[in-house]
Amino acid sequence: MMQADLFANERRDVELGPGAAILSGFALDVADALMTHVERMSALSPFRHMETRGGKVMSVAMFNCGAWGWVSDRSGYRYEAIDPETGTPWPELPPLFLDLAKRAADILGFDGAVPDACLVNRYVAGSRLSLHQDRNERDREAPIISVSLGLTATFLWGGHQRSDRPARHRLFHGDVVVWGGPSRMVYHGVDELKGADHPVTGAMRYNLTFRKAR
Ligand code: MD6
Ligand code: FE
Repeated sequence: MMQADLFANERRDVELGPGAAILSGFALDVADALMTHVERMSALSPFRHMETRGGKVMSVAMFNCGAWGWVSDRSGYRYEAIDPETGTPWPELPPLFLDLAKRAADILGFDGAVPDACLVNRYVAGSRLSLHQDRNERDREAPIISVSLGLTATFLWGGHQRSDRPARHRLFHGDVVVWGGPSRMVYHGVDELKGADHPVTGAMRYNLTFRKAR
């Protein structure tokens, strides 16, 4: 266990189910560059805490890049081409992001999947994401590709019903999770983040979630 923490490259990939896996350290070599893009883009489209349909403020702060951005407010969850906060299109999807997402999807056999949306999430101590399905995408053939940066989080991997008790998997800086095919609609979430200090991201965890929205 100690070794697993010290040698991130030597952690093994984890098969979560059919069409779903954790690719351990897959994004490590581009992690610094990804973070540079996140910082640059967040100056164009700021991190904000969206409201749920029920009126609760989400503990995770978000913005999007790409043609389509996931938004949530009192009228519900959906994809929008214009950032409601700035009134302008979301920042462009950096080629590095697209390339990483495609390479990860390829490994699971989802070749030809081209994401058109990337949700950037920022977690601090206490932030969490309760069990949910990603179901606002028109295209459900394409997988979800999720990149973890910074503080270690506990990923909750459930089943096809909300009541299915989730497995718990640690997600480290540079890990990539892909879920598609028969696992595309699996319930998932992120347990409450514990406070710590990460050499690259400080007190935060960032997550890039790629989807094909349209
Ligand atoms: C994660 N995020 O942060 C996984 N889904 O590791 C998600 O599953 C997610 O952050 C839908 C909307 C926002 C998210
Ligand atoms: Fe999700």
